Amino acid sequence: MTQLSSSGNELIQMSEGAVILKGFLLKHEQELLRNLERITDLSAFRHMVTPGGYRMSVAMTNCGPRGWVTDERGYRYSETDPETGHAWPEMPALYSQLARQAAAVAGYHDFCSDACLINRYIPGARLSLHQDKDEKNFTHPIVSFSLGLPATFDFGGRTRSAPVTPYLLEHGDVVVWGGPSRMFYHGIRTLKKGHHERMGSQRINLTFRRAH
Ligand code: MD3
Ligand code: FE
Repeated sequence: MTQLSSSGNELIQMSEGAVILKGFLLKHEQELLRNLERITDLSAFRHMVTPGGYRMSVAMTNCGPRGWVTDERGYRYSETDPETGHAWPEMPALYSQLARQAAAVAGYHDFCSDACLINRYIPGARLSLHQDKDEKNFTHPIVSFSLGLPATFDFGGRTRSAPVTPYLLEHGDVVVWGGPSRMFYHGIRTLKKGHHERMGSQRINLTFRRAH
């Protein structure tokens, strides 16, 4: 179903508790990217390794009080960047404010994120079907920002074998997941080659969570 949200953006209802806000970030593109550069100067994108020993094709970094990490010991949230030994870069006020506003448009008021995972996809990179379950409290929604090349997002169900529905996520889109859809399986299909006038040949996804 598609309608207009209170913020004036096109709103696509994927399922109960899950919506796409088309173009929500477009007004803030410049400032979002200026902040991203500051973050990646302090904590660079890196390819983490899964507990099973696979190097992820998606490069990652984080900002905010906590960051999601994976290595041979497992998946977890860490207050420090294992590469630098320092705290993750501060979460920009613009980021937490936009995530909070987007959550409110979707009906989740007072969303306070303490973790922002930043994913970088280049053509060929993908994120296989998974659930997000490393957070303490699943009643908080998740908010994600898409920038750069478009990607096909597969939205599944409660089980790995549930059918998936594909959605195109484009530069400026925000997705909010909460309620029943919070634990649904999801993934990003292999990024296709392309050029984005502002972002070049990459897709950046910022995912805001309440980890603790
Ligand atoms: C759907 N990231 O970082 S958006 C992830 O575009 C992740 O990089 C994808 O999946 C990306 O874990 C997809 C984020 C997302 C996060 C949580 C979800 C989508 C979700 C929870 C339920 C359903
Ligand atoms: Fe995920």
